[in-house]
Amino acid sequence: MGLFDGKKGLIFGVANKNSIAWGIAQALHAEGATLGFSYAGEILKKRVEPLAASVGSDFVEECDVTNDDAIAATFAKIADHFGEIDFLVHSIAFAPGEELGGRFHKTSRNGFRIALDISCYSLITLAGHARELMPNGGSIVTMTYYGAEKVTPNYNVMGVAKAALEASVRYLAWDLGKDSIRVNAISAGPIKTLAASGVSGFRKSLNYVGQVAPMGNVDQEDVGQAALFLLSDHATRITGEVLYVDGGYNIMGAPDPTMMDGGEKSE
Ligand code: NAD
Ligand code: 0WE
Repeated sequence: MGLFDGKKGLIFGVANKNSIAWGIAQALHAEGATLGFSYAGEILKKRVEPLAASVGSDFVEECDVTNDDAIAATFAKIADHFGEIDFLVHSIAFAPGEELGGRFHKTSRNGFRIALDISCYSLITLAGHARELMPNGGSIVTMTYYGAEKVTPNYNVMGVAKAALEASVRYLAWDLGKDSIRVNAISAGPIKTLAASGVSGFRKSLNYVGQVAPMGNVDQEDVGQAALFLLSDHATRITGEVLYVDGGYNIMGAPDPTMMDGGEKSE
């Protein structure tokens, strides 16, 4: 008996076995969910297909979320294959590499456009398509980061995109509430994934958070467990929220003095 027996849903954003989306997929599979996957770009096909097969999924479709026609075509296939769905996971973000560092005022118009398009607008349009396959309601979860709220040096335009994403979660929750569809975000602490590996200084900030957060660093499994809750009927009428899965990092106002150097000598 699983929490998701008889439930079907889509996962957007698996790139490889380290993806947060894959942590969520494994948690859902363990609870009996039927899953479909969508990935970006032909090069990821050989990574995602075997992963999907390992959780018994026979629906794996390429879909670049910057392309409206590709999204429409993917949802037509989803409708054919699944009929109705119960949930959707959006775990997609991108900004051009040169935007993730350096002076924020140098953010380019095109970098801003790309970051907001892929990391924020995609949720709005995927939610609209998912709605048509959720006549009896459903649940949508997206992934965000603390850099939406407080400055995280070098996160730069991605912080702006995540702020827009979190606002979009609230507007979608309002709009889709009429359709009994819940929309929430998980704000995860830093995790070593493909998207994190291209980031200079990531290892240092992962280390820092691991030291400061009351419960240290989080992993894909922690996020998977939180996603299970938000996607399940245990989260009835919870909508428009940002749920922190960050080891408690966001509650801290200052690091524990025992880990600080400089200043007075500690005895
Ligand atoms: P990841 O690289 O495994 O996942 C990012 C996904 O975005 C990839 O699957 C990639 O193919 C997809 N993507 C990028 N451009 C796309 C496009 N045009 N069309 C379709 N898909 C596209 O890395 P991840 O860390 O698992 O990231 C997943 C989500 O989690 C992102 O929203 C990220 O911002 C968020 N997040 C990550 C961390 C972290 O530290 N890793 C922390 C908090 C939130
Ligand atoms: O959301 C993210 C990363 C998203 C991301 C990563 C990349 C790297 C490769 C978006 N676009 C790109 N573009 C690329 O070319 N995180 C929460 C992880 C992350 O990224 C940071 C962080 C953390 C944490 C960037 C700077 C500082 C901290």
